[in-house]
Amino acid sequence: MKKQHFKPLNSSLLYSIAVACLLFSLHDIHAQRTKTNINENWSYLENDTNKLTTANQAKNWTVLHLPHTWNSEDATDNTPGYRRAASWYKKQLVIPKIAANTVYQLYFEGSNITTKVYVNGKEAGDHIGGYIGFTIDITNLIKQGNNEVAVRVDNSYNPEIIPSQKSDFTIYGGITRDVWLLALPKNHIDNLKITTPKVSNQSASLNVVATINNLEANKDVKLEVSLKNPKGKIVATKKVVPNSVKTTITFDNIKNPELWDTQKPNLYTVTVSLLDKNKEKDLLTEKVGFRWFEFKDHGPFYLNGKRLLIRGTHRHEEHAGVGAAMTNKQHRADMEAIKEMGANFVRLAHYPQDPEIYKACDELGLLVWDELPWCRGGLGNEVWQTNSKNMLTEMIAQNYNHPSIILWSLGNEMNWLPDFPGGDDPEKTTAFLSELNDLAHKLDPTRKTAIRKYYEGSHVVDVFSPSIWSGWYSGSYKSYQKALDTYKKEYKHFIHAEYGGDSHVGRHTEKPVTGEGLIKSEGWEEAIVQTQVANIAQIGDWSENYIVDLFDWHLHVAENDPNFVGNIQWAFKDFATPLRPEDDIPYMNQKGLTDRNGNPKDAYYVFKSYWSEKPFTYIESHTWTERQGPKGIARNISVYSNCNQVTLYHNGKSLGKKQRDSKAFPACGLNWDLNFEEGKNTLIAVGETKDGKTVSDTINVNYRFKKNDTALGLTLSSEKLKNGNYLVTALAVDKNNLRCLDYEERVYFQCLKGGTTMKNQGTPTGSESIKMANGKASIEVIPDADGTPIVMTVLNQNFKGEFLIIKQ
Ligand code: GCB
Repeated sequence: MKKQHFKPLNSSLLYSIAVACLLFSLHDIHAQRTKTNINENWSYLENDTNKLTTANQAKNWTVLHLPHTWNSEDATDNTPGYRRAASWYKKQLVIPKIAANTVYQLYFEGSNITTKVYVNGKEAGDHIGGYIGFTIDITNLIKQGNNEVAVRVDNSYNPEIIPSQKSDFTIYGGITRDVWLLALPKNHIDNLKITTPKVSNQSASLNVVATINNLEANKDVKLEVSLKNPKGKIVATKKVVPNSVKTTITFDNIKNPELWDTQKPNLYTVTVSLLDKNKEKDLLTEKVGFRWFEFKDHGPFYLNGKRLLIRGTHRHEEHAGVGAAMTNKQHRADMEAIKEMGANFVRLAHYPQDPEIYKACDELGLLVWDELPWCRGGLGNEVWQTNSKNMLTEMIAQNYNHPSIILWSLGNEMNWLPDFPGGDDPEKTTAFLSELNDLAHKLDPTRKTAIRKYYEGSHVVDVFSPSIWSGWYSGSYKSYQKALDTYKKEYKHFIHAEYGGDSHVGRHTEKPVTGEGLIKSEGWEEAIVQTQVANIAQIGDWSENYIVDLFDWHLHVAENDPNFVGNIQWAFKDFATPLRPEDDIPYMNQKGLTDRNGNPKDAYYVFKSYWSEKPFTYIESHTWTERQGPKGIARNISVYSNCNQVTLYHNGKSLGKKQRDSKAFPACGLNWDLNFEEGKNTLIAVGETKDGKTVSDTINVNYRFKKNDTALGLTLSSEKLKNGNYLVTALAVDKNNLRCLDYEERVYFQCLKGGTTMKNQGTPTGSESIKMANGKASIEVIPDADGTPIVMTVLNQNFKGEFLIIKQ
């Protein structure tokens, strides 16, 4: 929420920091609105003080560019916790001339978690809540020439602001998204709210509500609205006299609209101009998509009158090395990778995300579940309630026009682990949820509301996801169909959000632990106290093979169920969390289909094989190239592919052509038994495409008949990478120097001299502390520029240290 207040600070501002100038001319401002990115060259001070004067006196300001978080590394280093405090940012704005009749604003796309903005030493406004954009009016505080913007951002522990600290993700602090300077004509279009009340294949209607600031209504002032089709041709225009702050313009009969859907995300453009005596005073454009959707009672989901199986995944906003402070290019890359896998839906977990994400979803054709960050923590006090309602209002207001959004989620696991005494009282929680639900419907009657896992609230919202973690937090994945059948009956509008499990890149096993005989196979609800039940999360091997099977099973069930709305896999990319210090990569939730750098794990290809159209074959697995087993024992090899027919070759010999059948498990029947030869084995999978072409995948597997003994030590080796860094690899070996494929203990890397490890990345080659995968672990090392030999070591509790000198 935004508060404007102007309290003078009786201090003089002295800065001796490097600053950049932002220049824009009077002419530009006067003619039209301008929106200037001001990400570059901010000064930064890591100091908790709440006094600008104290901050100004500090000597240790540094220079950086936004977006920025101070938790980019400490969220994933090996020490508990991450910095939860305040920091200061400062920026010099040079405004050569203040234009008359112009409103100046700063627009923050998101700053976590509370923000206070000062301009020229005076408070300009503040904002409570991260993940949501806000503007601060600075018109009355700026002067011609040099201006200074100072921003205090705080991610301290604060139970009065959602999300709860008990959420399974890092609450990154900082100005994590872009910042802009807006110069608007005093009389300007503040925003456009666009709805499409009626849409069919034959015709559509369009409603544009324009809010105008400082409107001086008279007959010379007009609003002109035009609609362009996806090819850029104007298909409708209207000119009206605005007679109040909000003016509604309606187009009733747009013939044969080119619909927005997940295959062809057609976007129209709405342009609204504010004219005074036919002179353009302001102009705003928005994209619009014509589409309609329906969740049938107990039945599937329909988009534009056709059944669409929801094929979804989850996105957390973060990436290796930068945390939440991702560039737009990185944001876009995430969404493109999700689309390329064949998904048609994304749940933005567990908070609203960067504007670039919604833009990408509109353009790429990804349906969106947008979520208020009410994640865990129960019901809070009055301040908490006001904050949460404001955040919902802001989220809906700013994302309203995106055709990709179909669901406003009001929260996730809300009454679990309350932050306030009695905060898990179901009656009170449900009453508050109902308030939020009414508010969401009032603000946006065109979309549906949703929540996940808070069962008492299942009847409040339009669409509900219970918790089904078959094969991970509870039961066997083989009970998935039963879970679906139960909930399809029980909930009128049932969708399944969150399924999956952790997997450690490169960990493979001939017989994944499925828990058969050990766990209660029929359960599927995530147990509240996870330590009291035997589940795969606890007893499993966290291998890639197990997760491949789990997803393969879920998908072959989902794809063959004609009444199922669809499911949303958890989660697309590994992400940081303070709650998992002991994971194979510390502080990482490793349920991603890719690692934290976006490199696909095997499971990614399982999804691709069910969902994507561009032909491919993938042999399981490219990270399983050292294997062992007794002579004469056949191994089953799966090929994940979307081709109808695939042939597998072993050392040049065909093992036969197989037909893909989505009802068959595993790999839709594309699996072959083969007897590995000792030593090198070349496997080639050739898939036939619909147009008679072929696609193929090749791996080389080194197979041995001899089983390794127990590990007796570690070895170290290195290889130079294309980027000039070194990949240093540790192997656990037995007395015969055989790699111990069953060794899974943690090892610790250190670079003693000559370089720096790529640590704190939360990736398989970017953590100094990491568990071995089949007796192997690696870390990337950046060599010092002066060419000093690199000295590396690896050790753990049992092995006292192995050293390696890399001469550059
Ligand atoms: C859940 C939560 C999500 C967690 C996930 C997990 O049910 O909604 O925030 O990260 O499980 O990985 O355990």
